[in-house]
Amino acid sequence: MTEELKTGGQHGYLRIATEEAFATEEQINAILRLVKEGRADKGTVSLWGFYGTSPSERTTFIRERLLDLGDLRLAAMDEAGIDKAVLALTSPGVQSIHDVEEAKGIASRANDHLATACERHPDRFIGMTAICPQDPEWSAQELKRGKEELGFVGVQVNSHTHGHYLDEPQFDPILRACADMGIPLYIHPQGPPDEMIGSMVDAGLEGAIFGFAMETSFHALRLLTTGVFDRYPSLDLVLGHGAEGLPFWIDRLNYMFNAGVRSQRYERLKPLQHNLHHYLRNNVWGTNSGLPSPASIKLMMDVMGEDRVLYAMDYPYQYVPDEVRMLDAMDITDETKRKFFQTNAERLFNL
Ligand code: 1DF
Ligand code: MN
Repeated sequence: MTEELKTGGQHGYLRIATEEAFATEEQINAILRLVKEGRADKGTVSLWGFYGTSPSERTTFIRERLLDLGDLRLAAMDEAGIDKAVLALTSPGVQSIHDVEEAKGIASRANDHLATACERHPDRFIGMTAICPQDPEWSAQELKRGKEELGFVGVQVNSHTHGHYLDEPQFDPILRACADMGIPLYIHPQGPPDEMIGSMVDAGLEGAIFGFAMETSFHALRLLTTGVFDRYPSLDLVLGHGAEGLPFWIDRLNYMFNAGVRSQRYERLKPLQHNLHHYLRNNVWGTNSGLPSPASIKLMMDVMGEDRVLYAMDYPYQYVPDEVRMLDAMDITDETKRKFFQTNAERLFNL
C-alpha cells in the first residue's frame, strides 16, 4: 500500500475533501484566553486546553497545519492525492466566545483570510463561511457576503451554541438564509455543552472519539424531528463522521418517533409530512470523515442513496494518506466511486 497517490484525476475521478479545517491565530488566542480565565465551557476547556497548549507531536502538528493555508497544506494534499479541499474555520469556530462583537469580528476576519487563500489557489481551495450564531441576523448577512462577495459554497456551524440548537426559533434567520440562498449547512461537532457533558470528560470520551457524534447527531435529529425540513424542503444539511451515525440508527429512530407522535407523548413532537428516512434521503448529505472503512460508507450509501455520500479527510486532525488508498480500492463501481470522491461534492456545493 505505498503506491503514489496522484492528483489530476487520471484514475477516473478528482478527489474533493469536504471537511478540512483551518484556524486563525486570533481565534485560537481568544479561545485560549477564555480557557485561562475559567470562562470556557467544559468541552472547549478539554478540546482547546489540549490542542492549544500540549507539546505532544500530534498537537504540534495540528496547530501548525491548522494555521497554514499555503505550502504545507498543498504539499499534504499532493501527497495524499487530494485535488481540492473544502475548508472551514475549525471547531468550535467562534461559538464558545461570550463577547458577541469580538466573536463576529473574528469570524468575519477569518472569512476574509480564507477568501484570500482561495483566490490565491482557486483550483485547490474552496471556502465555507464562518458565522456567529450568537447573532443570527448578523450571521444571515455574513452568509450573504460569504456567498456573493467571497465565493464561498456553504457554511459550517459547530453544533450547539452555548447549549442552544438551530431548531430554536431565534436561529430561524440562519436556516432561512441557507434555504433561500441555497447554502449547504454543514453541522460539524464540538464538545457537548455543559448541560450534556456529564461524566464524559472524566471518562475521556467527550471529544472526537464519541461525545462529538452523540451531541451532533442529537442536534441533527432535533432538526429532523421538529419539522425543519417540512418548513424548508430545499435545505441541505451536511453531516460528517458517517452522518454522525444516523444511517445506522434510522429504523429505530423512525419507529420510536412515530410511536411517540401517535401516542402524543411529547408536546414538541408533532406529525411530520414524511418518515425520517425521507429526510435522510432528500435533505441530508453525509461525509465519511473519520470513517475510512468501506462497511460504514456502504451502509451510508444503502440508507441515504449513493448520490448523497461524500469523501472527507478531516485534515489535519486525521491525515492518513493510506486511508485514501483504502478508499480507492473499495469494491464499488467506478461510477459510484466517482460520485463519492468528486461529483456529489460538485453537485452539493455547486462547484
Ligand atoms: C478533532 C476531530 C478535533 C475533529 C476537531 O476540531 C475536529 C479531534 C477541533 O481529534 O479532537 O474537527 N473531527 O472532525 O473529527
Ligand atoms: Mn472535523
